[in-house]
Amino acid sequence: ANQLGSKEERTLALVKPDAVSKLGDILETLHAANLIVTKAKMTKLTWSQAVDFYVEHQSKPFFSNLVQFMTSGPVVAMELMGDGSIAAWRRLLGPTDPAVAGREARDSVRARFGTDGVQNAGHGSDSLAAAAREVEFFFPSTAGPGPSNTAQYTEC
Ligand code: RTP
Ligand code: MG
Repeated sequence: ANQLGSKEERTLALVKPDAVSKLGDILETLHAANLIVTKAKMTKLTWSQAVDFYVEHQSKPFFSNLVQFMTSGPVVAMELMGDGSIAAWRRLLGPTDPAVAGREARDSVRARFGTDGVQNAGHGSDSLAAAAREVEFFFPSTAGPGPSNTAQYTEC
C-alpha cells in the first residue's frame, strides 16, 4: 500500500535541548493535532551522533554551532503516527527561525518555545525517506538481544 497520506504515516519528532522543559506543552499540541506518539526516548546525544544525524548540513556555516547545541543537553525523540504526520508536524513547528515564526506563525512550536536561529525547539523529518532514516537512527530495529541494543545512547 502507498504510505503517502495514510493514517499510518510515521515521522521523527525531536524536542531539542532548549525545549525539553516544555515537553508537556508540546505533547498537548501533538494531541490536539491528532498525532499519536508511538515511540519516545530521552537521550543525550554524543558529538558523533549529532554529526551523523545532521550530516546533510556538514558543510553549512552553522554546522558546528548546531552540533554544539544538540549535544548541550538531553533531547526527546518521538516517533509520531498520523494522517500526513510528516507535513503536519513540520507545520506545527513553524518556520526554522523562531523570530520569523513569531511573525508568521505565532501559535507554532518554534514561535512559542524557540530561542534563536539555531536553538529552535524542535526538528521534524522532511520526507518519507528522511523519516525512515531518522526513526531508525533513534529506534533501531536491527539490533539483536542484549545490552548493545540500547547502550549506544546515554541515559539522562
Ligand atoms: P530541522 O532539520 O531541525 O527540522 O530544521 P529545518 O528543516 O527547519 O531547518 P534546516 O535547514 O534543516 O536546518 C537544520 C537546523 O540547523 C539550525 N540552523 N541554523 N543559523 C542558521 O542560519 C541556521 N539555519 C539552520 C537549526 O537548528 C535548524 O533547525
Ligand atoms: Mg531540516
